[in-house]
Amino acid sequence: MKFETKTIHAGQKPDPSTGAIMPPIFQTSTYVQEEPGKHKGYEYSRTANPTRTMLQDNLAALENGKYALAFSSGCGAMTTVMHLFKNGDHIVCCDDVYGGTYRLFTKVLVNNGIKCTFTDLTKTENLKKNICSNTKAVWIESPTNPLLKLIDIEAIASICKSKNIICIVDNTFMSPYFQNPLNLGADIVLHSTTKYLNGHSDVVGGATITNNFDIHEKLRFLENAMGTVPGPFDAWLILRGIKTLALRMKAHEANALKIATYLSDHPGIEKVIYPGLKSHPQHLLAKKQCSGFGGMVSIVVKGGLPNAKKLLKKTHLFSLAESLGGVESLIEHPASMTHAAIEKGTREKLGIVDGLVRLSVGIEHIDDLISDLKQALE
Ligand code: P1T
Repeated sequence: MKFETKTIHAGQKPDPSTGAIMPPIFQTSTYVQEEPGKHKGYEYSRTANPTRTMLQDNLAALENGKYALAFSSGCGAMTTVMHLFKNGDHIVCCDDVYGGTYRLFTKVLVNNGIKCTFTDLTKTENLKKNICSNTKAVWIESPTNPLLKLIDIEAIASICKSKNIICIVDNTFMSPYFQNPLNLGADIVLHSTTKYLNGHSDVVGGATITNNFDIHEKLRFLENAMGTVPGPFDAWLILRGIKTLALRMKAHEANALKIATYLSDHPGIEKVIYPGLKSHPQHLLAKKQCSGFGGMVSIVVKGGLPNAKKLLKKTHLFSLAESLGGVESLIEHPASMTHAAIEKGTREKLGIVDGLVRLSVGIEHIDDLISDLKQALE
């Protein structure tokens, strides 16, 4: 099946009892058993739920993976994955990641004795330099949030394989439409399904996909044990959103490229970061490992914080809000919003400066989006 067909059909069949074309929302906590242990595959909805199963089967198909799990949020998925590791283990993580990921590693997991080294993994040799005898996993985002740096997934995964380290890729920004890390050798793909997969800013969710049965079974055990599960209605909303993923991603990308090009020539903008621009330092890598460049654009506004604030205040169609990947355009200020959990010094060293503004480009008409930015930058 081609990608577009999978988004609509994978994991789902018309309901056998009624013929309903849409998957039912199995809004139930428990299931009747004929005798203890004799049931139709479902006992209790923390362990498994049919609507969630359909979403999981769909997600596995989209990422070309064998096994998927849906979670209560992207952070729920991350927390569960990180419970694969124990006191004394070491993780290497790319230095530019979602602020919540940084917070989980530096403020929560550290209390469980898990150490994390953050390093610039756009340079693959930095991974080799930071692997220790207790390194158990590498965590990457590509493109990273919010600086849209590209990391060579195939190269990182190959080092991981040679050292028996688990390679985890957060694929939230590209979505499975533009990038499939398992095909590049990753062991676990993670998503905040809150974003492009759902696409309508009306649910919070997460997912993991893997081809490794052992890892999947461990994660399934942990999810049930820790209760990081989504409700059936949330699972259904994500399944519904996914049906238009291919159409939406094409539209996000077309608009993002036009906006990045427009802003590149704007006198009020110091720098535009978009993997689809030839000026992006890893444009060629983006072309190699992704089938598109996504819908996220980051910019540095000339004049720093005061002018960034002015822009954030003056847009009308770009709403000032955290999150991304919905049909509507959003604008945000990483330093004070999504990445506020990172200490100022570290943030600035990375390039998350006060003038940095992140755009999640929606699928509205491009003329309206450009007019909105134009008037806001006047
Ligand atoms: O918000 P949640 O569903 O828990 O997902 C966390 C998460 C994980 N990975 C990436 C790459 C993310 O961007 C996020 C959440 N990010 C935002 C809310 C944001 O505005 O960047």
